[in-house]
Amino acid sequence: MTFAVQLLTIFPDFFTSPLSTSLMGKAIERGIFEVDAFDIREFATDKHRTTDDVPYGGGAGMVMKCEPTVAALEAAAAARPGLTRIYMTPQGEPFTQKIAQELAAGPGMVLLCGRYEGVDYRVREGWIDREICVGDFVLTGGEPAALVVLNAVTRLLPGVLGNAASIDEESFSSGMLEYPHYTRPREFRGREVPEVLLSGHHARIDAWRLEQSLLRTQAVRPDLLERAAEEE
Ligand code: JA8
Repeated sequence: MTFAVQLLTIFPDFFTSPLSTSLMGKAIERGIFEVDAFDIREFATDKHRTTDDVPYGGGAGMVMKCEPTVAALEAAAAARPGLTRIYMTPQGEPFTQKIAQELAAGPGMVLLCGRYEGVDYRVREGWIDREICVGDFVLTGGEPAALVVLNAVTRLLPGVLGNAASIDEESFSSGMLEYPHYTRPREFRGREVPEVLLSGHHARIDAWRLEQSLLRTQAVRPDLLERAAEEE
């Protein structure tokens, strides 16, 4: 079964180029997954096609209105029922490789992208299954966050990547950062490839790589090691 992705946005053009290039474009061409964009503005019924309004209670910014947003969600559900409905927001659960794996199990996902101060809270309560945050920073809208989720999930679908081995050896699947990688030449502008990698001694190479992973993880992401220890 084809994995289905529905994008709900007031800027559908945002996704055109990323979806047509490279691995994702090829996977769509080959029918591994399909992407449908729903322009939320087209579901606004007033003459100005209004999608946002001032917040009740006052304050800065605008809030995306219930009616067009829910109409777009309902049109998406009519076209493809049963998909996981996801709202991109800094208030969501942190996106991880584990969540990417859960979503890749199918059948697909609806990615709702907000702008301004986000969507009316009633949309989140009534029409959303999961709220996801791609990092502790603020974007101008949910679109770049949706691209991150789309990319991380679809690369896990069978047939998107060349070989399965390259999927689970990576950072976050092992719970540690990757060791350094090198290719030819042996020396570049005075910088040498570590001798052990030229030795052909596979046990020593594995031990070196494990040590490098540990050192880098300790230095940059000690939280990953603490999490691994807790899970033991
Ligand atoms: C934002 Br506006 C807006 C909407 C969604 C997201 S997800 C994130 N990190 N920032 C900003």
